[in-house]
Amino acid sequence: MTSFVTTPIFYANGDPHLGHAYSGIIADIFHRFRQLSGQQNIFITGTDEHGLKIASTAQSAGTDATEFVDTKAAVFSGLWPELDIHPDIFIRTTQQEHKDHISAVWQQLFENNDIYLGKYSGQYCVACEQFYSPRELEGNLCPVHKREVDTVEEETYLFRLEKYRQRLLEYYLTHPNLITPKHFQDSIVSLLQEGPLEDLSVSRINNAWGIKVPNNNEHTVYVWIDALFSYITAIKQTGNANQSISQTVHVLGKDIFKFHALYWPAFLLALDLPLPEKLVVHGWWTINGLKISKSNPETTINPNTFSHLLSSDGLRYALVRQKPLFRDGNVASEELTEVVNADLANNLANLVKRNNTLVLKYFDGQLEEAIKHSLDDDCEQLLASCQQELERAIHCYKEYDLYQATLILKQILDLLNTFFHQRKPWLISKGQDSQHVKNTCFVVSNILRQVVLSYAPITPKLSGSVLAEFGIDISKCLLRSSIELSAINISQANSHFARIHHNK
Ligand code: ME8
Repeated sequence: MTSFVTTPIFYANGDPHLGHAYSGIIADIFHRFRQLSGQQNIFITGTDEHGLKIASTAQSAGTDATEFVDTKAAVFSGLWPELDIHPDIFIRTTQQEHKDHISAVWQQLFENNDIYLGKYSGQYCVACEQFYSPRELEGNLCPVHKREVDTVEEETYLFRLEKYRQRLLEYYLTHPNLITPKHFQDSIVSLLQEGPLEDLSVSRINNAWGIKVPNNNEHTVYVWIDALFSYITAIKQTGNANQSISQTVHVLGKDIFKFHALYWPAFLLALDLPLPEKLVVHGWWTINGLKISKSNPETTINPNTFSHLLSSDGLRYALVRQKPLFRDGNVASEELTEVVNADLANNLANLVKRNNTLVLKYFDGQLEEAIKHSLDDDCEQLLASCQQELERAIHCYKEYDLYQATLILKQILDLLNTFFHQRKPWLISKGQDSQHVKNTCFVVSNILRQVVLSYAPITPKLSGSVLAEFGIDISKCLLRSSIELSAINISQANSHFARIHHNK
């Protein structure tokens, strides 16, 4: 069965920054992990191109909105390959088939009497494209952008959110692991238990840049209905049915949690569609404590600046290794460099090089499978410990805990490095017993192959090149948690990951 991993579709009102790159990288890692585990998975990303915010940004840039979003969508789609991210589908909300899809969704909700024409007054943040209740505001400021909200009173279509509260609550209670990390699920359950939900305003009047409400041209469909249903437009583009949303993992930042955990499932229930498999919610990257955001120019560093400094593998690794997904973290390029040097250059690549150089020099690159029958106790012990750790690392991947997975993989590398240093195989030149050296390199090579493959969702290039040196084509590999001992056949000993010199 095909599964899907999505990123949020990003607003096409500015250029991508490191926060967007982070969502893309995490989603790509989940996608690659599923593929490497033998699952058929489709990776979806795209751009959110309607709404007041985009219309006004285009206007201030003196550009026609269509031209403006075309340019921004191209910048986003051009970013992904730089980070070694290769989406299967790049959805844009200005595509005709998406607009047709939204009209059909609207029509169905309207015919079901889930949407009605009414009036709404409240405080609206254009940057978030959402209304806030007085208790959510900080004074008169939006809690995310810390900017003044607008008082809006207008005719609007409203969605009967309360009608779905009980069903949604029951769903969450019977699917306690739908949202990760768990405290986000707990918070939505409390909200649903608290009591009646206000109807949700789902159209805007006087906004020319959006999808028109069917049969009422004065209104445009609320950008969040437009945006959320892009997930299904994209799934349909792959030839799969709307129901496939139930095999979908959505990656999202905590800023858009409510849209995905409350409104999105309510819309799906109203349409008799299944709910997603998983929501993975992540925290924010900050610079000097400030959330990286388009509306805060001091914080918007182009992700390519980092990928050029650290390489795409290095950036991908550093971002997931630096903090648990759900936490906020401050970007400090010295720290990112340090972790990449310590873990990838020293702990991993340097060990590969030393081990492979020895095997090439003294054994012609070949260690036969039969060595597995003559291993000493220390080798067996190392194998048993690494085996156990590897199972834990794969389990963490399955639980979307990438941070923990990197810690465990690093632990395996620490065990390997300690073993290598204690066994001193390089002393073969000074008369060290050749069987001892063979055993050491045989065990280290076999474990390394497996560890490097386990790193592949995070560091695809590095893993691919190390495995190629072991004569293995990564595209033909399946990731398993067991270390199976087999013959070693090394063709080269390259330096796969050079230390990065950080210029302050
Ligand atoms: O919200 N740290 O788009 P958007 C980590 N179009 N992640 C960050 C971040 C940061 N500082 N800043 C942004 C939208 N992100 C809507 C989504 S989905 C149907 C519609 C990431 O361009 C994070 O995933 O404002 C956040 O949710 C997303 O970018 C918001 O991007």
